Amino acid sequence: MTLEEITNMLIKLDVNNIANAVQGELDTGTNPQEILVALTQGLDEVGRLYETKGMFLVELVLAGETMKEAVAILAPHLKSEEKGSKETIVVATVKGDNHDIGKNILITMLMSTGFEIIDLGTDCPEEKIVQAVKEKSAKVVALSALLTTTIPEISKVDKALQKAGIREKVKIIVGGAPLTMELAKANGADDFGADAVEGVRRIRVLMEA
Ligand code: B12
Repeated sequence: MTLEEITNMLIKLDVNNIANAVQGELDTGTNPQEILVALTQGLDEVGRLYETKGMFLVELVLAGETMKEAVAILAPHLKSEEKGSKETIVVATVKGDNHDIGKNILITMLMSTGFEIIDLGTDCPEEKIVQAVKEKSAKVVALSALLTTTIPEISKVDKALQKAGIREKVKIIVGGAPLTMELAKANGADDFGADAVEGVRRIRVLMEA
């Protein structure tokens, strides 16, 4: 089994065999981050096929299920080398967006560094985020946004935190395939992470700021 074959299993939506394949790859000593990259490349291709009508929604759903099977095996091995503190981070996927695979990978890695995580799930309204930040005195809000249409939800969170008078007490970091540092800043976020590894690194820096 090669990493290329893992990528292809995702594109072929091989939901029944992907877990075994990932376990086999781990057993041969492959770096878990490299396996994650191979899986993500498969999902990227599925996304492209969906966009160009080479795949339909039912296949997109199955691709998500296949990725979840793989991540269930991979997650315990995705340890971050960074050392965190016991500080609290509120994590959510923005309102109107139900994608949670990337968010959950970020959470796994943040937990492995020792951060306390409040996971507000997907389709999360800004009020819930403000409430959690207040209750838990969170230092960082980490938002995932995968849909172009829901990117403006980031600025709603920024404004809601301002309105509650706690914006200066908390940093906002965002991530997700359609985002860039420019888009993040334009929507009121303080920072952006292109992947979970970079996310953990930048969150540590934000904590120290
Ligand atoms: C799987 C998938 C689904 C699954 C989601 C399953 C689930 N439980 O998450 C299902 C089938 C449900 C789905 C639904 C839809 N989807 Co979809 N989906 C995808 C797909 C193929 C992969 C997403 C994924 O999980 N990637 C793997 C993870 C690991 O990557 P990631 O999420 O980007 O996360 C990494 C980084 O971005 C980063 N990260 C993520 N979040 C954060 C947060 C922070 C703070 C930080 C620092 C980092 C970080 O770290 C992660 C790990 O490294 C993408 C295509 C793509 N290439 O992204 C389309 C895609 C995102 N979907 C798309 C669309 C259109 C839809 C639907 C609207 C389809 C429909 N007609 O119903 C619905 C929307 C439903 C909704 N309201 O949310 C489009 C969005 C287009 C756009 N630009 O707006 C995409 C891009 C496909 C495409 N090319 O057309 N989808």
